[in-house]
Amino acid sequence: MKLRELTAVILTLAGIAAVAVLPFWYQRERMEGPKDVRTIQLTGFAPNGIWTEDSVDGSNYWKGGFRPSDIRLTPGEKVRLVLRSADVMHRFYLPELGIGPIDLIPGHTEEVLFKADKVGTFTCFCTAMCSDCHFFMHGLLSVGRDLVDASRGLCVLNHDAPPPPSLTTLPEKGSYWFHNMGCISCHGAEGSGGVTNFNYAKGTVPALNTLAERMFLQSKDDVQAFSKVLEQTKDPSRLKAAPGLSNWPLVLAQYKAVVNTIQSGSVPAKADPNLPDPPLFMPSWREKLNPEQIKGTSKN
Ligand SMILES: [Cu+2]
Repeated sequence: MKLRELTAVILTLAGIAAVAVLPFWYQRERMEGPKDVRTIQLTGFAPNGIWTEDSVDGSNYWKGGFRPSDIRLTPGEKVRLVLRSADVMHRFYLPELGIGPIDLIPGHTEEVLFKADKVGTFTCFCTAMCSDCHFFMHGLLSVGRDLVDASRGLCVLNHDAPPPPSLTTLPEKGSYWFHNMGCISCHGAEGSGGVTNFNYAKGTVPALNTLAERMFLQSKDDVQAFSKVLEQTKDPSRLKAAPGLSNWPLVLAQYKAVVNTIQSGSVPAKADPNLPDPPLFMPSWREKLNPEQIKGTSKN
């Protein structure tokens, strides 16, 4: 083979190799980004209501097992956030760092560049009603802080599963629905509250473990008497008096307010009227719970 022919063959092969490799190189460079910027890829995953840094694609989507994100940044770190959805439309919102809301349409990626110059632990929300696990989608991101509890982000709901027959009392059934419908994601373990809601007048989602006091049920006897009323009456709101509850009109007024909030939902008041709406709100449960479940008179 003459030198000219050999050169032509080598150039042709080099060209073919470049065409084959360049797209992968370009893709890698694009995903990794500039060297002094840390790239974090975050994917919304509806079945567990999480933001995850794990790689989710068609080969592992159904297998699941993805870990909720646990993003820890050092103060001053430059970050390139690459956002995407693994399934349905999510909306990413990290209000305390001024990021979003950003629509994440499946098949598209969105990028945000920011500098982590604010120290603290911040919550990233999904603000598009994406699935039954939507309200679990509040991940944590910390800057200059060690403690991040990513475990609370996992959702394993099964709305249609009836409570096990071993649960017989009203509080047992209530606790079951509290977990199984996802109320726990906003109202906290044991109804202890404490979940941050950006720009909400009260700061965090209200606790429910003080609800009895707020309903004027001041002792254990009061609570038991009220439970009995719920168990034995189809519609407690029609009762003029209730055995064992001398302050029934007050209790009844509060009870009706609670039932109404569960039925119709409520929009949280803003702390600062000039800032966006709080991302978490109480949805109407009318379509998900039957009237007996809402009133606490359920035989389920
Ligand atoms: Cu969502």
